[in-house]
Amino acid sequence: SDDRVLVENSDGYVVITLNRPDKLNAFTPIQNNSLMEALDAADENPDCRAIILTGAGRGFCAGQDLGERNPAEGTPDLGQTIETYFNPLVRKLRAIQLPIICAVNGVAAGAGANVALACDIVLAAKSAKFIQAFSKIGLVPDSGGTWTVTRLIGEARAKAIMMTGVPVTAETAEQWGMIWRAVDDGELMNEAHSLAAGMAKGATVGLGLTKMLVQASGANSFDRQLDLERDTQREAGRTPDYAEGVTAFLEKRPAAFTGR
Ligand code: T3D
Repeated sequence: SDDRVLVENSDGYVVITLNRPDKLNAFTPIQNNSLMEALDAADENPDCRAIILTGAGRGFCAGQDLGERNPAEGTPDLGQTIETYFNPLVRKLRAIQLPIICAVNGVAAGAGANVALACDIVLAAKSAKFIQAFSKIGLVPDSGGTWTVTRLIGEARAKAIMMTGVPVTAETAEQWGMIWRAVDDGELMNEAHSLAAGMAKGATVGLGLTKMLVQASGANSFDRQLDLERDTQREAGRTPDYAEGVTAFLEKRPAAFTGR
């Protein structure tokens, strides 16, 4: 990784910070690759049991860096840039079997909004806004937004925010169920750390499997999902953390999960 994306190891979890604050952390290919490398490293680190994603400065991420898109110099094939940079990133966020907490510290626009909303638990500072900015420049929402956001808030609200580009405040996002919680600006990182620390002491295999089950539900019938829960519960029931969880309950003490 490099200084465009900062990585800090905490106790059992990793904090990944987008770090081009003067450009509101807008995505360049290098920053996107650095973020993907940081996510892979966290995923492969056996001591990492949760991830926080946040941004440096007053913004979370303003989406694609438009400074790199000068129509006068010719437009690249945007399908290709989506396939190379944005689709792999949001696929990775969903594929990693660890809780990914997004701490949206400020404005999240375009792909920046949809990358945030692709994370598992989204906290946002009350001053933060989510902007489906694409319509303002003649594009369509990407980074999974038409799928993720539609499922989170329904077609009526999804179409309206995507077609108008109106900023959605953190508190409205919470009311709509688009994010988990809007928190006071000064509390955002404390809240994110306390969530991540809790996750990092949790039954990591079970949490990862829970993420996969919820994500699979969109494509499954109810019956198929019940079968999947059965098979997944069989797997969870074989983990040392399940044995520890039940033993601790019966012994009336807190569980000491190892993440296995
Ligand atoms: O191209 C492809 O590969 C296709 C994929 C597309 C994915 C996408 O994400 S498309 C959507 C791209 N993003 C946008 O359209 C959002 C553009 N930004 C804004 O609308 C505003 O900046 C915000 C609403 C996000 C924030 O407004 P405000 O007033 O708080 O800040 P600002 O003054 O506009 O921005 C501060 C600086 O960041 C400024 O730089 P300067 O003038 O001080 O040197 C601004 O130009 C820069 N900045 C903000 N967003 C971007 C950006 N620079 C490059 N790209 C950006 N996206």
